[in-house]
Amino acid sequence: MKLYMSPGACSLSPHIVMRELGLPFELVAVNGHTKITASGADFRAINPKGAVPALQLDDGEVLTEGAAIIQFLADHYAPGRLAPAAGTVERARLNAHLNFIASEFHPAFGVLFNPASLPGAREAAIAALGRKFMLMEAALSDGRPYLLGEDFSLADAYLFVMITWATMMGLDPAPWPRIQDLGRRIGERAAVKAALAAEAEIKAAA
Ligand SMILES: N[C@@H](CCC(=O)N[C@@H](CS)C(=O)NCC(=O)O)C(=O)O
Repeated sequence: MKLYMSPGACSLSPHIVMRELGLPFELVAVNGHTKITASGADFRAINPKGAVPALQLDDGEVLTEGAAIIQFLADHYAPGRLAPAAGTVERARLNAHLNFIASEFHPAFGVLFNPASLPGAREAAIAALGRKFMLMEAALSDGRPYLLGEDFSLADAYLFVMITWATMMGLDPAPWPRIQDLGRRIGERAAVKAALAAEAEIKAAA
């Protein structure tokens, strides 16, 4: 299968998940501005929304939306490994984290990524992001190593992207020590190191 991605973008989350699960895959880099892939193809013909990630299965089927893609990967290829079983309270907790990140956390970074954003809007976005990180900090307040408890899950893979963006944007992480620890813990995983190295290589070659 092929993962359409851009280095450092939210497509890092399915990239990490595929490596965590040891799945065979090909990375296809997409230029976020031109929507042209590394091989010169029009990415919009693959995903009309023009956004990474998109996952193309070996039969040609294309899946979009990061949270949906990572749930498919876990449920289809390794049931019970990175996502609790459907219909359980634990799965509802995972879904709550994924939905929160996708619908509230992830879009809140948009203002910071937009060079045209005015200083006031940037300040408001930084404050809003701080509140979201504090909510995640609270979710770790019982000392659990990962968002769902003892084990790394899809929620951690997606939150890790938010943590890397916070670092990239120079947000002050001091109020979120547990999130900082979580970021370090996730960053030490072999699959995550490999994903970051592969994305750095693609970025350097672009
Ligand atoms: N709703 C989508 C949003 C994906 C998204 O925002 N992707 C960004 C990169 S992190 C992107 O490709 N933006 C370019 C665009 O939307 O034109 C998802 O959750 O997968």
